[in-house]
Amino acid sequence: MPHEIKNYVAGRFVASTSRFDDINPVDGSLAGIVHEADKSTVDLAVQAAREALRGPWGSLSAAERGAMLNQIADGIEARFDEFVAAEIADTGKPLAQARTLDIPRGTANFRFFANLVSTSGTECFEMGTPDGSGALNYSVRKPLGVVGVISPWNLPFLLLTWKLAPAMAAGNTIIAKPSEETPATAALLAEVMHEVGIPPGVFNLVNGFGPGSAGEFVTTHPDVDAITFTGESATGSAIMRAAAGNVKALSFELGGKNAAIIFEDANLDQAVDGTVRSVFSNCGQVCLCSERVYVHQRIFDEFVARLKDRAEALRMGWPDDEQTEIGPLVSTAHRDKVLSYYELAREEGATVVTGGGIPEFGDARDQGAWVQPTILTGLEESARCVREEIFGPVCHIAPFTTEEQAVAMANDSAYGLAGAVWTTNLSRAHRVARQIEAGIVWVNTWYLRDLRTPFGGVKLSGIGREGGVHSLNFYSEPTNICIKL
Ligand code: NAD
Ligand code: 6OD
Repeated sequence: MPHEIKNYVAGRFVASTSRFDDINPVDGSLAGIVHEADKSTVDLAVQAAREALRGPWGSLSAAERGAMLNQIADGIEARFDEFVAAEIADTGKPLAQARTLDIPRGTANFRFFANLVSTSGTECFEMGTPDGSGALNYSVRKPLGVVGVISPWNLPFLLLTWKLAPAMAAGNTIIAKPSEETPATAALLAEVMHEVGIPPGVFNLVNGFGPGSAGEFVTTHPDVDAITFTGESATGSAIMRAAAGNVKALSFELGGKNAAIIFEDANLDQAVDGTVRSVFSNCGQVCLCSERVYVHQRIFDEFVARLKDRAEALRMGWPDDEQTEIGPLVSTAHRDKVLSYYELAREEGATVVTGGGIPEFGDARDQGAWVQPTILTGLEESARCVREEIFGPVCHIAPFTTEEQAVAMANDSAYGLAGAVWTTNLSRAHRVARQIEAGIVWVNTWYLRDLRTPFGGVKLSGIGREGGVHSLNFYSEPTNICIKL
């Protein structure tokens, strides 16, 4: 019997008549059966979340909520191997990644925000008054209310908890809608919430799709006060329209078409290592991945040759093989999208330096969602493959001659999420980094995360910042209290 994934509403696991398959992209096998939440299930979840705001959750202090978040982290760690296995079954990602990044970082999100909310203060300003007695202003943080958390499939647990943990820490109650492709770790998390005694209604989980399904029911619900969303820019814009009716607060982490710039003075070993990571990690399915690589003309040929060798050496394999470095894409639908870009690149005149197709295994993996790591060169900057987000293990490499040209090429994009700059010239590092039109710029590294820092994008890549106090600021609202002394 396949594993059944139910909704979690008002502290109970709820079945439904409409169900859909959860497919393992490694070999197309059935990973689970998911119960799709209908409109009335979402209504019940919102009602429960609203009641929980007025109930015990609303009366806990920040430190008490923080303590509960730490208990959730303990509960995840106690079932660590189950979370790792569930994430792998949904995504096909390598064991080595799931147990060092996805699940530990997802757990760390709870601990980090537990600590932050227990230790952070609010503003206080003393002011003079004409009568000389003065006044004192101080602010108190209040939760936004019921928060809808809509999350994607690429780092399912990490990205769900990245929003959930600060939202709960700030005292909100939650309706979470994970991606239909990757519902398993969210369902395990509901079990942990239940086991550690999170009050009913504080965390509700509804499964389903976007339009005409749970995603739409949550984002259009008049009693949901805020939506925090990670996913495609086009979905963000649909959600924005849906949420406009009752002016919900919005936090959006959206797509990217990120640039990496490799200057002629870069440490080439480090730049190649870093670019292998920034292009191919998670099979290119990280919003921060570099899909556009700009390399100084003097080192262009050497860089392309070295990246090609490294791409061809990446070990594609079964997720539980410790040697595996790269898994499949999340689904055959997504594989078809990525393959259509490989085809488009040829039509647009690209040189396919390596890859460009589907690997053959001669076993069950041939029914999976695999594509080859791919490097392209020779495209115009106006080519669709250089402008549109592909979200696969692929980059286009183009040469530049001057620093100004490199910055202009990097910034010539509708997106602005992340950039990577590789140089040993300290002045250039500072000068270039601040000119990149993106929310996050890494110099001589990639995806090095300090959870206190602002995270988010400009242009089509998002609205607002999360991370550290930026998250608390989004998930709460200050009321200023002015006391005349
Ligand atoms: P997606 O936009 O297709 O789906 C994300 C979530 O939105 C899913 O849960 C989906 O069911 C839901 N959804 C879809 N349509 C909806 C609608 N009309 N109303 C309400 N909900 C709806 O994104 P995806 O394919 O799951 O994820 C990949 C995308 O996410 C890429 O574009 C990637 O760059 C982006 N992403 C961005 C970040 C970031 O931090 N900026 C992080 C991860 C992924
Ligand atoms: O590391 C994080 O906190 C984060 N939000 C990563 C986003 C990755 C996008 O795919």
